This record gives sequence, C-alpha cells and structure tokens, in this order.
Amino acid sequence: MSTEGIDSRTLVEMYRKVSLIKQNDERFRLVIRTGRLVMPYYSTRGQEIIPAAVSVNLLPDDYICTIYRGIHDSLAKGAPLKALWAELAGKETGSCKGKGGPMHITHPALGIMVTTGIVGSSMPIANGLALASQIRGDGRVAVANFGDGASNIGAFHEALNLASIWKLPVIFVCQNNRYAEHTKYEVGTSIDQIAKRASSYSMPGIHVDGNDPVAMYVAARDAIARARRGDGPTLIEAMTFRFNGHLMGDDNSYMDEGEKDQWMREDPVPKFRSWLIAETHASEEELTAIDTDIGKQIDEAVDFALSSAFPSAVEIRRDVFEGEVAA
Ligand SMILES: Cc1ncc(C[n+]2csc(CCOP(=O)(O)OP(=O)(O)O)c2C)c(N)n1
Ligand SMILES: [Mg+2]
Repeated sequence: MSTEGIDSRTLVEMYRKVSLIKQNDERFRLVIRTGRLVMPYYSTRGQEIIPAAVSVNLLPDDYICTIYRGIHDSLAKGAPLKALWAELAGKETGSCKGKGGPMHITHPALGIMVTTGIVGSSMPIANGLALASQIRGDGRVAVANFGDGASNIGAFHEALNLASIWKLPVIFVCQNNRYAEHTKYEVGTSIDQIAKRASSYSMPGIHVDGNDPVAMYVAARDAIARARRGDGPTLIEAMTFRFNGHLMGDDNSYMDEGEKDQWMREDPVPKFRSWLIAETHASEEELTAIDTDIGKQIDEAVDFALSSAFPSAVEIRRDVFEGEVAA
C-alpha cells in the first residue's frame, strides 16, 4: 500500500475509529450472548475500514444516513458511546431516550440523521438532506450508506437519478458485503459491479476495495470533494465482507465452504494495524494505548447503560404521540 499523501495523523485517527468499531462490536456480542441485552444485532465486524475512511474526510456538520447494520457508521461519525449503549438498552439516557433502539440510532447534532430498517431508504433521505444543504448553501454533504442488496430496490435508482439531475451533494456508499440476508450477490444482482450502475445516472461509479484503508480513503476523499464543489453525487461500491452473518444467531450454512474463513484470514483490522507499524506511521505502543483507552471507554459505557433507568410510562409516549399524555 502506498500512502497517497495521507499523513500519519489521519491514518492513526482512522485506526482509532477502526479499533473502536471492532472492540465495540465484540462487546455488543458478548453482552447479548450473556443475556444482559436483548436485541437483534447486525454485526459490522469486517466492515470497519469503510466508515473510518469516509468519516475522516467529513466535517462535523456533514450528514450521514445509515441502516440497521450501521453502528460502525454512527461510531465513526462520533456517536458518544454512553448514549449509544443506553439507546440500545432502551434506557432514558439513550440518544433517543431509549425510544429508538438499535434500529433507529440518530444523533442530529452530530450529523447522524437516521438509522433505518427499511432496505433502500437511506438514499432518498440523504437526497433530502443534500437538497436542504444545497438550498441553504451551507456546504454540507450527505452520505447514504446501504448494502449491495439495497441496490436492487427501486429507491436506489430513483435516488441516484434525482441526485444526478439536481447535482445534489450526496455520496452513495454501497457497502458490498457479498450477501443480502442469505442471498449471495450473484444470485440477486444482475450486474457484476454495482458501481457500473452509476453510468445510467451520469455520475462517477467507483469500485474499490473497502478493506484497503488507503484506497477507501482516496475514494471517499475524492467523492466528498466533488460533492462539496457542487459537481454532484458519486456512487462508491466498497467491497467487503461481514464476518458474523446477517444477524446474531446466523449459522452461515448458506455460504460456500471456506468462504468466510478466507475473508477472516484477511481481517482488515490487524492488517491495518501491522501496516501502520511497519510503515512507521505509529508505534506498537501507541496503537496499544489507543486500544486500551477504547476498551476502558466501552467498560464505562456498558456500566452506564445497564445501570440507567428505563423511561417512565409517561416519557415513553412523549415525542411519539401528539399532545400531552396522562400518567
Ligand atoms: C424494503 C425492505 N425489504 C426487505 C427487508 C428485509 N431485509 C432486511 S435486511 C435485508 C438484506 C439487505 O441486504 P444488503 O442491502 O446487502 O445489506 P446488508 O444486510 O448485507 O448490510 C432484507 C432483504 C427490509 N428490511 N426492507
Ligand atoms: Mg449485503
């Protein structure tokens, strides 16, 4: 890997996000397995590099929209750990006062605008945010994260068409993890690369190794710069793999023999870590200190979330139903 002019500070900042996403995912699965949290969980293990590379190129005010498999995107954009864990646990200290839960993480003050469980819906929402930014002239860009399966939904085509015609400052980031639920890419998608679909909508289509930190950084940087210049949208297809199946409990029996093991042997996180050290962007001690610090922050977030209270019967209906609700 060459560094394409990316400075060491930025690469280490990317690593911090990658380590946070990986460790946080591992802790979620542990806490769920031990019965302390009960929720559907769509692991992002294996897809860490993509949001880390995107988010270091974003400004705090920029928008992201993501999906049920999107905690990595929210963490990379800066979602505070305590409020995130409390939200997943349905507690009143959560970012949506416990009323959104794992499928609806939002944090508008940080530009984390929506987590949606409706496949394909992150894209039109990102268009709306980008249109608002264009009308206000405030220079913000919007990132729409979605999966490979979502590129077969009508909303993908409608959103790319409109974004192209209106030159919206939006970046469509397709995290192609090779499966949509239990359906293998080739079985459900009519084209060998989703990036090629961009040509139908007169925008650049970038097919990139989403597990390569430098290549992913360059793809994100260029697409974000293009959107910010007012030159319109880009479709990035970032190739990756989900290590833990569709959701927790998935037995992966629908996968080809050895496919998962092969991807896991190329785990992008330790690979990135070793590369940073070998290329002298960071020392082993520095990265270990980052990992340890993140581990402690997660410990605190888990304690905070599990010891927080559930919202009261009155609170649970506030912001959900119109008008005041009696106790
Ligand atoms: C409109 C809609 N159709 C179907 C579903 C059921 N569903 C949930 S996840 C999923 C697979 C989506 O796969 P992909 O877009 O590749 O994202 P990934 O889960 O791999 O990250 C489907 C079909 C849904 N949630 N919404
Ligand atoms: Mg997928």
